[in-house]
Amino acid sequence: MSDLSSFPITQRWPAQHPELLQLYSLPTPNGVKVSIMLEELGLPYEVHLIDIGKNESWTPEFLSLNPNGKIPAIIDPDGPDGKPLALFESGAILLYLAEKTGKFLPSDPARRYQTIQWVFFQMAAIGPMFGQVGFFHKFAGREIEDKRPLERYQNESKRLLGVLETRLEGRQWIMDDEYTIADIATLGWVRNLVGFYGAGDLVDYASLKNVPAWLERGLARPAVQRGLDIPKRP
Ligand SMILES: N[C@@H](CCC(=O)N[C@@H](CS)C(=O)NCC(=O)O)C(=O)O
Repeated sequence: MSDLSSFPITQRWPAQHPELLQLYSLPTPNGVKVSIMLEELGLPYEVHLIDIGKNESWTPEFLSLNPNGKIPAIIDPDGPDGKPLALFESGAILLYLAEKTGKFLPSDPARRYQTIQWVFFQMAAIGPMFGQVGFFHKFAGREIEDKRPLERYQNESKRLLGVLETRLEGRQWIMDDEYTIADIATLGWVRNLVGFYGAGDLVDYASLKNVPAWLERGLARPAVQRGLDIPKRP
């Protein structure tokens, strides 16, 4: 029987099934990367809703798991050497799950690194830039009169979409015919930019061909649809 009682987060969010992987998340573009991955893998897991709107990710219990105060985070009771492993940062979690299961990460060394490269591209560029567009276009930053910050992130996001558009030319997925953690990392962000953030016009999404087709292919996957809604918001 797994014992996760040494993880303080379990005091506030108790594990009903400590033998299962524990996911602490909310269906945001970063959160859904992990729920989509777990759904794609068919791994059993227990999910805990962390309400970032109520600052729950800044509670001492959550910070004990992720000192950076952000979802998603996991505890895998069956980590390396059979010992529990706690992890934060969605890119690291995707890599860990891919290596643990041998899925969604090519085994060929060159293709493996290329996949990781595109995951880093999402983590370092797509996520932070699209997130800033969200802030300055949809959330509190809308009120700021000086539009230069919005323009800066808007232009950069448009440019990044262009990089993705070029990469997807003649390809089904970011890594050709292989659906990988690079797609899983990126789909939710593009969907959010043109959906929830309502920034499609700002980044001239209508002028793209490959990215919308790729997004549609991704959203047609049942595991993606399920993962986008896990955990259910209250
Ligand atoms: N680089 C991190 C970013 C995580 C992140 O920014 N999470 C957001 C939700 S999408 C969050 O928890 N925000 C809560 C807050 O900052 O208060 C990752 O990919 O895991």
